[in-house]
Amino acid sequence: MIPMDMKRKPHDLQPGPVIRIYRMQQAVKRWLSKLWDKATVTNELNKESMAPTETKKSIMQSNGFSTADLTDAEKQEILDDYKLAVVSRETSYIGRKETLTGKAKFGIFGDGKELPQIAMAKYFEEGDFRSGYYRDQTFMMAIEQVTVQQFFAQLYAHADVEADPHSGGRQMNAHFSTRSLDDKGRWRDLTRMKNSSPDISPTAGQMSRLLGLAQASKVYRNHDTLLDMEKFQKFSREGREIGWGTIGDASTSEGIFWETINAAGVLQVPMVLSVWDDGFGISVPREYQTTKESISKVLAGFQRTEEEDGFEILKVKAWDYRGLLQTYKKAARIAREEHVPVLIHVQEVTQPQGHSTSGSHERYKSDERLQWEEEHCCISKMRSWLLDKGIATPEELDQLEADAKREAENGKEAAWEAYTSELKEERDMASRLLDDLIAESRHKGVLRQIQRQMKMPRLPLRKHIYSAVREACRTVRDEKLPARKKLLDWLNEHYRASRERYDTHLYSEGEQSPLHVKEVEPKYAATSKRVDGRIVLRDNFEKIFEQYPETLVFGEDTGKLGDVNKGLENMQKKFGELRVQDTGIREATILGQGIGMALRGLRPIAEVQYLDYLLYCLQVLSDDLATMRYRSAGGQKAPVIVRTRGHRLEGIWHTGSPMGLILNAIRGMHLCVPRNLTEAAGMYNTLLQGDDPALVIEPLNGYRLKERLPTNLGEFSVPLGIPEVVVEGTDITVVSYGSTFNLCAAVRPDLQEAGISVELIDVRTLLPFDREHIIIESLKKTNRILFVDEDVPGGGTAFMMNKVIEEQDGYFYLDSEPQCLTSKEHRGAYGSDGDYFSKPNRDDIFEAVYAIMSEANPGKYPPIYS
Ligand SMILES: Cc1ncc(C[n+]2csc(CCOP(=O)(O)OP(=O)(O)O)c2C)c(N)n1
Ligand SMILES: [Mg+2]
Repeated sequence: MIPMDMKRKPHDLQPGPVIRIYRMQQAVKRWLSKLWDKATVTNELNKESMAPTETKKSIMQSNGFSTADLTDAEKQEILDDYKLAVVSRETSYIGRKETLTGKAKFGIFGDGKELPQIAMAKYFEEGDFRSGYYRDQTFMMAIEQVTVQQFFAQLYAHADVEADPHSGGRQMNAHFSTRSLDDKGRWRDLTRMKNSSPDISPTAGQMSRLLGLAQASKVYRNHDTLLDMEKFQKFSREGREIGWGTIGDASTSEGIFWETINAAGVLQVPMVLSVWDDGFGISVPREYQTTKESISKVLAGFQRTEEEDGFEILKVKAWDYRGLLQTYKKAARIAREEHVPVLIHVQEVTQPQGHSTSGSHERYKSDERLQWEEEHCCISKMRSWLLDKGIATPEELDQLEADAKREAENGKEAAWEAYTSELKEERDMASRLLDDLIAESRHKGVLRQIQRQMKMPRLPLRKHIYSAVREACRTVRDEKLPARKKLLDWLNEHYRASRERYDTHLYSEGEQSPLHVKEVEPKYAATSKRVDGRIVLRDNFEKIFEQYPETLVFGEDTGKLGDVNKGLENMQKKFGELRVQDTGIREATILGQGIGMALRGLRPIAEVQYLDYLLYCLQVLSDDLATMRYRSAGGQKAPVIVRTRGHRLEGIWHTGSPMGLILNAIRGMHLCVPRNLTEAAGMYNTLLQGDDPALVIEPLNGYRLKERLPTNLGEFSVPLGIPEVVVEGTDITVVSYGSTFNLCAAVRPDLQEAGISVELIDVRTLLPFDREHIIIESLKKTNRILFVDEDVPGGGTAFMMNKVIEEQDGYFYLDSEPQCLTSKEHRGAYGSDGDYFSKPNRDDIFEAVYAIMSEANPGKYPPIYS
């Protein structure tokens, strides 16, 4: 390994002796003033001239951009921009101090990125959506979606959506989100808001959702039915909205970045993606991140030409106020009007305070780089420029900076006051209750000590308050005192309030929750035909698509072929390519398309061809989709339906049934595991009536099995979290789902013949699981239970066992040890024999049930193998 300092190459401008830097500065200055008179965008890849764009802001209307042409209002706007940059910078400085002095746990800031974000904000219109990352505070301030006070409220983790509307104190600072939903979980008019989807911390995690946010505009522009429907006017104005992305230079190394870029180029969606290139990903410089050390260079092949679609790729320097405005103006026009994706490589970005409060950048940046950063600070460059051009005097700028500092300081003070006063009040209440308790209790010494400790921290946290109160309760547990009762009541009430702060909005809580959808059974006529299961599904999808014009389905082989199992056969012919679409092989962005479009009022069904490939989008499912509602504290929802098929096919990568993995990764989504395609269809019908995201795993071996075709297609529904007792029995309860349920059902007659009456339960959905505790009622009757699936040992069956035995108190009703029957630990081997020896088969199921009965009554059920 080459020592980093030895290998490190010069960054944007050659670091070197002071004199060279000075000369360069002079050159830059000369270049800047040249630019003042002759507008050029630093787009070396495309020399297209700037086309005029209608904008609301006065400054963009100044054609020549010469100081002589500037009106007073335009000058004022420039000065306002400068002031906002300084407010934001001060916020960063103060934020770091607040964190390092212990008032916040962690801080990450947008210093160095102020000017590009101000430029981006100018062209960001109502209805547009941002999908960005933690550096975007200036942008959020510029679109007036975060105030300094709110920024600090999030830094302090103020758990209140009034104080921190972005996450209600649930997310680290600088994780932004606007609130698309009202307090009942219903959509607001997003075309009258400047929108941001909720940020996540994994680098590049914002990318796949960005694709869908942009694609939604394309759908709205081209979907005649939606264009005319009142209900959809709140999501789009004829598809004019842009999906604006931001990403750090180092994060472009992530696979999902490349997948998104390629997909956006293919789909030609209105996306403007800015790369803030500050040369580092924490301590790792660009040379370790990007081929040729330039993202725009390596992406050059994506540049559109006269003949071929692609991206528009622009480059601009982060300190070039004027160049930035022109670049963003151009980008917005191209994306908004032409629906062409644009990538803006924002170069020469600095990071004055280093990556975050976790460390200092002096540890990894050379002196030359640090000096270069100082000289290229976008704010000081803008200051020089303002002076050079005579837009303001030094005194005016001093005054403006002083005002900006005060503004930032005041915002911080107000946030701290609001945050701490609430806590102090709560601590004072607890303390008074402890006073009363001390007066009555014989454990005065201990209680006084508890009270003293509670009051000790300068910053009262709820954990100190509740920990003290709970310790006091433990201390006086043997005393029957009025003050103890008062304390317990207070604890109950206030602890509940804190649960509401942290434990809400994992799923939809409003009237639109799919949990309110009641069961509607499929109806059959005497003439109802028995058809392949896939026909039930297909005909039901047709009904869905007729009923809900906002539904779309897309994935690999989804369009022309109608999915690999023909569950969507001819749907593309009937509903068009816009709604039934083939995609590239790119599961993570297929899901991202779904998330982004669902955030904008559409109802996407994202297809993952086989369950085994869900892992390619598991990060997006888990980090983004499943946490969407929770992390925005009920501010946003993305009711995507992810459709896949799994279990029981042969071979290591087609037998998959990794339920344990999925269950643990996607809390916040519903997990439907139908045993046949009629059930699956009913689940889709249910989910479309609700507003939660869900994963539906269709049983792969069911498409060609015969099922009766219901007459009420599109109407029947399967309730979520309500198992079905498919066959009643008295000796033992067998709980399963999906394909193994069908195996259990097939074995049941043999068991009956052996004198064992099995009660057979299909759980239907693993999330939610048996909301009405139907399984425990069965266990009360049979007192014996076997859980069967084809996940690994300790996976889905362990989950079900935990639910029934622990949560439903099944322990009290057992006469035999509860058991699980699963696949082997390895994945399913290929071929029928591989399957037989890898997964539970009919013999295994028979013998597992029989063994439980035999152990209980060997006389009646003599052991088979001894
Ligand atoms: C998937 C993932 N890997 C690693 C990290 C830790 N991490 C947080 S920020 C960061 C550097 C990102 O650098 P860059 O994209 O250039 O953005 P910058 O912070 O420089 O603006 C890393 C490695 C993470 N958050 N997510
Ligand atoms: Mg970086």
